[in-house]
Parts: sequence; structure tokens; C-alpha cells
Amino acid sequence: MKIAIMGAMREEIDPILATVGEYSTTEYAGNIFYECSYAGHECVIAYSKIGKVFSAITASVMIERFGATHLLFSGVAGGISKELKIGDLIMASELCQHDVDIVAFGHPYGFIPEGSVMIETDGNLRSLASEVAVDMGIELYEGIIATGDQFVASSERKEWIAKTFNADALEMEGASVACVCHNFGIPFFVLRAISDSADGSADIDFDTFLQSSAQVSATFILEMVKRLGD
Ligand code: 4EZ
Repeated sequence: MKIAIMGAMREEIDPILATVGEYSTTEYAGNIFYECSYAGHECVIAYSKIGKVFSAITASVMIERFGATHLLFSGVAGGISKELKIGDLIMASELCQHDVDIVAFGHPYGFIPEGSVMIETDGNLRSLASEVAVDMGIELYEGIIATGDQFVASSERKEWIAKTFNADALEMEGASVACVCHNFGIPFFVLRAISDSADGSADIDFDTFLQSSAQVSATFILEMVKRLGD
């Protein structure tokens, strides 16, 4: 077992690197990959940079070059569901790409021929997360996460994503990482702590809560790593 832990932004993996202690560093394909042993597990950690393309590169490299057998994504997201407040945690049940549009040919939004609108996360990792949440006394939401190459900061766009995909949160990397892991046959998990509500105040809220929400997600992910393979 080798565990990949990834985020999109430096702020999303900084709390993880600060906790794992000693690591070695490798530069490859435009990223820095940090390898360490944590809680008896070999880990590779990286942030991809923002968006679907960079995150797909990083996930692919973690699997193909670094031999990751499991992938955990940690980061922040814009909340859609009214239940989700800033700082709350959501794990993805399924993920979709809200910006894929070939509806001109009669396909549904988010669909690419020979693919599927939704990609499901690993059930065992979700069960583990539910146990961790109970033991930590933390509320963990589960729902659909919609991904696209857009920072959503308007109620109109948010509502469209909500009704089109029944999504509970949105961000810019989850579905591309899901697509990579699904195609390589690697079990994966996507966790996000809410930083904003993807509305008119999303930019200000994001800047205000990026660090604190990234920390919430990172702490939870590391607790999961401790219990993996038990
Ligand atoms: C993308 N990430 C934000 C990147 C922000 C600023 C330089 C998460 C996220 C997000 N993505 C938090 N809130 C979001 C929102 N409202 N729309 C899209 O994964 C880049």
C-alpha cells in the first residue's frame, strides 16, 4: 500500500507536510512530490495547482511514477447545500464535471461518450471516513461534488449546477482526479471543507477561510491515514 495525498493549492497540503515530519523531495512534471512514512504507511504528497488539467497530471504521476495504490484528496470547496456551513466537511459520494457541454449532440450535461456523468468514490474509504468522523465527534456530510474550471462566485451559476447535477458542493479538481483514479483502477476519496458558498461573497470568504478550512480537511485526512489497513 502506498498512499497518495493530494491537494490543489499549497495551502491545502501545508498542514499535512507540517504534521508528517521528515520527507524527501522529487521534482517531476512541473510539480514537487514529497515522500515520507507516516503512521507506518509510505506516502506521496503533492499539490497540483488549480484546475482539472493540473490535477489530472498530478494524480497520474502519483500513480504511475510513484506507485500510489490509494489516493486521498484534501482541500476546500464552495458549499451548495444549505446544510453546509463554512468549515463543514463533505466527502464525495460521486463526482461530475459541471463544465462539460456537448449537449448539441443530444448528450446530457457532464457526459463524454464512453465515460459517465458521475464517478463514484471508493466505498471502503467512505466507510473508514464515517468511522473516523464518529470517533472524532465531527459531523461529516456525504454528497455529490461538481467540478469545473471555474471559480463559482454567482448564485445563478451555483443554482444551475445544483439543479443539473443534484450537487452539494463544488470545486475545481475532484472529478478530474476521480477520472484518473477510476481509469487506473485506484481506490480514491475526496474530502473538502467548505470555504465559501459559491455566491457573490465567495471571493472574500474564500480568502478569509482558505487556511482554516484547509486545516480541518487535512487533520481529518491524516486521521484516516492512521487507520488505513487496520
Ligand atoms: C478549487 N478551489 C478553489 C480555488 C480558488 C483562487 C486563486 C476550491 C474552491 C472553489 N472552486 C473553493 N471555493 C470554490 C468556488 N466557489 N468555486 C470553485 O478547487 C482559486
